[in-house]
Amino acid sequence: MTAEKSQGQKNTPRRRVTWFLLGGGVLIIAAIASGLGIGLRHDQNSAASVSPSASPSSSPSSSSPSATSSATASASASATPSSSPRSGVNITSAFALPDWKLDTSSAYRISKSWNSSEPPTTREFNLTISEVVGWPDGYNRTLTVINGQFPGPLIEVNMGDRLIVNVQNNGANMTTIHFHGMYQNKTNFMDGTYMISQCGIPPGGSFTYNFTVPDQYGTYWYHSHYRTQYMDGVIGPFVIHSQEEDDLIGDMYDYDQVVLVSDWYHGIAVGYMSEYLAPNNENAEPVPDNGLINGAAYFDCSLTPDDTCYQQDANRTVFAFERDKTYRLRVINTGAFAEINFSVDEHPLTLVEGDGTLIQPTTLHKLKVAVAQRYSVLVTANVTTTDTFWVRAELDEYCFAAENPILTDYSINGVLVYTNDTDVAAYSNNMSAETQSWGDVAANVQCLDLNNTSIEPMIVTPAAEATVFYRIDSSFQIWDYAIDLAYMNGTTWSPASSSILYQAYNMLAPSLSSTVEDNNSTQLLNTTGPLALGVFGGNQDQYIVNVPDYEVVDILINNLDDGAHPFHLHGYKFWVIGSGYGTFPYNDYGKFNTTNPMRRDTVTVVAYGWVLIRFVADNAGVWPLHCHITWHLEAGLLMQFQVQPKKIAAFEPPAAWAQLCEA
Ligand SMILES: [Cu+2]
Repeated sequence: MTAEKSQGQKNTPRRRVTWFLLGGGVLIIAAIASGLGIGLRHDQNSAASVSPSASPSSSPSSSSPSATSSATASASASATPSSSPRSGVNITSAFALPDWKLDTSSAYRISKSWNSSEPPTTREFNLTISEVVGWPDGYNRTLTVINGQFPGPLIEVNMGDRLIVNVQNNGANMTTIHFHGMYQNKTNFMDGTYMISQCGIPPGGSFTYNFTVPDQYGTYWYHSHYRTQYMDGVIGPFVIHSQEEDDLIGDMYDYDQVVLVSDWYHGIAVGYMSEYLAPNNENAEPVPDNGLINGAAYFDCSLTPDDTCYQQDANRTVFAFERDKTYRLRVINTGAFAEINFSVDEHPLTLVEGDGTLIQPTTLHKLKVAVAQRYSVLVTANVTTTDTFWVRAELDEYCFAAENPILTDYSINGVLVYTNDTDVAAYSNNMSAETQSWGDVAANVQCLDLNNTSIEPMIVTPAAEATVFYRIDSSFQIWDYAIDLAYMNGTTWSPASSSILYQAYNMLAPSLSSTVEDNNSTQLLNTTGPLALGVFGGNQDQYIVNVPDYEVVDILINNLDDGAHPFHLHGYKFWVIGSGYGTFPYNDYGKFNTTNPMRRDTVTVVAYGWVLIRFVADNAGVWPLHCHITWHLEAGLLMQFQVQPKKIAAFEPPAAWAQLCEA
């Protein structure tokens, strides 16, 4: 199914034209390069004069090639390999990276000399969105990228800092940028959700995100929140440092490294939607064609009849580790659908962080990471039998509704090599390992989270007593003659014609007393209580539950579907109070262990199961609760909480924010 779709997409005019131009270039270069005994694309890159160790310049963007910070020297250090050397290891690329490829071996290495205790400062980054042709696994396709490169640049700040992120949209579609997991207290309008917290940034337009991170730290990520766009490449890691975190776990590791894992599709994401939502499709999501580790992976080009796949470009990511040192790997699932089991052959993982919550160290062999979740694990390079190991991102095929004939190996592999002084390529198409996957863990037998009850936050925080309880039933409804959609309490989301927050703000801000009677959206102010249906302006596409005052909110999500759903709540971390299969045990409500439950921002509700989460509604704004599987979100699996609307009236959004909706 997916292979056919890829072929179908190949025939769209843009792809054909793009490929014709690229193919012609490759042929000419091939003629020049023949006899040199080196790969086609390598030579193409040499011709483009791309230095492997420097930050490559990005062709489509006039701004800086990677995230740039004007704040401090340490802020820009992460983008400059030479300023954060890994002692004893000299990493060079055996071949030049293509322009569009971010060299994650340097760009995703976090300096241990980062100063987390310096006074709060302002850090400014430029993100330019554009489209390029790239080949993360050797298969050429159009990517939507940041600063001309994929994956997106690492953004690092300290807790307490102010972030200024200038987004310039040079792409063909709308965009918005969401910083996943940020509380955005008093800055709900900077949350970056298309037609919820803001209107889209149009092609050719720009918008500046400006917010602070006063009270959270750890591993996060940022991504486009416009429709399916992040699947095409608009993603990047976001790390918040803090003195508290350094004090608690900083001594446990020597090096710090971001590891993005994801599924991967060979076609542009939106191209799959019509077939996915077609009548009678039984919620059969498009099955990925591959997966990626830090934006690269192997793919067997002989599996596809398409002539847009180059075997020598199917490169695996290589991690060079210094023997006997301990590495913090910040594993982030930036994918769209597949749950991923992350592991390193013969190396136990010590879990220390999840979704920005520090965890009492616990050892495991395979780490289950649902879409949008993050975990930090410590890995010590102390195996003596060999020096080369597979790093695995195993796609959990249990979650797939079908097979994809070109996805022949669910284990997406990178290579971990112990080295002290050898030149090691950041990416390799011929480096491999002999090691075996951990055999004691049946990785792919269920789509569910790492057991939240086995995770104990390091900083004990008992859950508050709940004051309100909402039951949310999530389901898919399959029709013979209408498109299949996803429902939350009988409503299915699609983007409103204007930003919900913009509408709420305009309604509330001028005069609170005059708005209640005069408009068709009084539900925003008036709906209260469990199961209140706040249908915005009579529009069934917008299911908004109003939480008028400070409350401690319990949300029971019942999953009536045969698929698992990683639900994400914006603006908060919640306690995971309980979860299970079947129907919720109402008789046990009030008996759950609330002494120190896991706190996170994304949790999976299993097929035909339930999850009970609790959050303190102290953060005013309109906050979506949605499944992070892009297919399901686009099918409508999203609802919104409007918290403390009277405080929304006191927001001070910039004029540019309103202008996006008034264009
Ligand atoms: Cu879902």
